[in-house]
Amino acid sequence: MSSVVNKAGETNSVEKAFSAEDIRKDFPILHQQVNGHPLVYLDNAATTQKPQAVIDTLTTYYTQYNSNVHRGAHALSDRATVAFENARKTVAGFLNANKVEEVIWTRGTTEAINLVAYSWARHNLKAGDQLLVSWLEHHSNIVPWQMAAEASGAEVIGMPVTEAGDIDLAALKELLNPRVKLVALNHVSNALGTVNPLEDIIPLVKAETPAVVMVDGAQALAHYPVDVQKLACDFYAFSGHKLFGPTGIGALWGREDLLEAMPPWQGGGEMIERVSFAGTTFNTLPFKFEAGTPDIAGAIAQAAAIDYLQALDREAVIAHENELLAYSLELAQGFPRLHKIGTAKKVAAVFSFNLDGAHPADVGMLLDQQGVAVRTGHHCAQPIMERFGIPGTVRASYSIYNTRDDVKRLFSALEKVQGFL
Ligand code: 7TS
Repeated sequence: MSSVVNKAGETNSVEKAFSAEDIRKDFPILHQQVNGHPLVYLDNAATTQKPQAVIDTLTTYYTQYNSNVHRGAHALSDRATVAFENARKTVAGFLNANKVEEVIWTRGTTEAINLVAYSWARHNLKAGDQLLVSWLEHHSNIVPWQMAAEASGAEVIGMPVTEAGDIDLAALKELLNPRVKLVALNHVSNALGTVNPLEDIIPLVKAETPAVVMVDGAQALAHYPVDVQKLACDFYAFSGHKLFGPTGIGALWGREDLLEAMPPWQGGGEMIERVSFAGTTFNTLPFKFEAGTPDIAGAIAQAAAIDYLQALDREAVIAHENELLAYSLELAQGFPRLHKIGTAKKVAAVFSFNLDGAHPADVGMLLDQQGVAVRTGHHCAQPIMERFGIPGTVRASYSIYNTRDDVKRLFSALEKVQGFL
């Protein structure tokens, strides 16, 4: 637990300075009854809720300056363009990108990874190359690589995971060789919450291979500050909706030299410099990868979401979420039928489990009837379910606005579930 020393010289825990109760007030959706009970929202890994500041930003955009960007023909368009490009700067600063042009707007993580798998992979891979993809991945960081491998004759190889749910570093070392051209892995696993030690893995990969490293950051940014330069990865993808922003927006950060060398992947407006039937030339970064009218409102509101998160004490956020996990483990001790799935060295705000003799979907339905929202199933991460020999899990995933009371509600609801089943 972190601590701070106040002016009187007393040491206080950061958790006292951080108030999830106060944060809850900023999220209107949380204050409702579901199935006759006050809502306990524990499905944050699927999508986070939105603070009023983000909702207001969307409303202001649509009520005051909705307009297309980069046309420069009138005042509203100028205002929208400035806000849209400022939002890109916010993302660049948030990730500590070297240059703002390294941030490409996408619809989310899935589209960001597909961009790399199409544009980078299809032009850099050849038969015999190897792609290492961890067993912990969401399908969106597996399937695009399988498609790229199919198109090029390269081979996708799974990076093994230990019984605890960590990437097996010894096994990974064995797999590293000069034929490995890409390593794809997440920062935080959505299914188990494992936090991958990128600061160890990336130097290891770089020392033994010429591979570029694609990091799926979908589950990391709402919990941990990320510095892409320090990580020394090559690509980092995220979804705005898991980061207190709207759906339909996200971004790819990529190293400038790699992005410069990559061809466009979708053709259309915005991404061109000049079009003629004699031949077309393409726009510069980042527009080269942004064909068509972007999600202008989404980008601007995403920046508002990042500003909201940045205004919080990030260390206190981590301490708070760790506390919720520790409390979950403590309460789980009273449930002999409950098995936590994944006991990795470092786990983010995910509590994935099964109850002996109960199907995860039934548990989820009975929790929902008591106002507790969790996700059940394979979480679009079937390989890791296969690794553990289970069809799925019940997953409670926590965020800044969850409280100890929410965790208590989850476990008292689980007690009833056990009684039913
Ligand atoms: N990568 C990870 C690690 C994810 O958790 C998700 C979504 C994605 C990629 C895809 O993100 P999208 O915004 O492009 O769809 N994960 C989940 C989940 O765990 N439950 O619902 C969606």
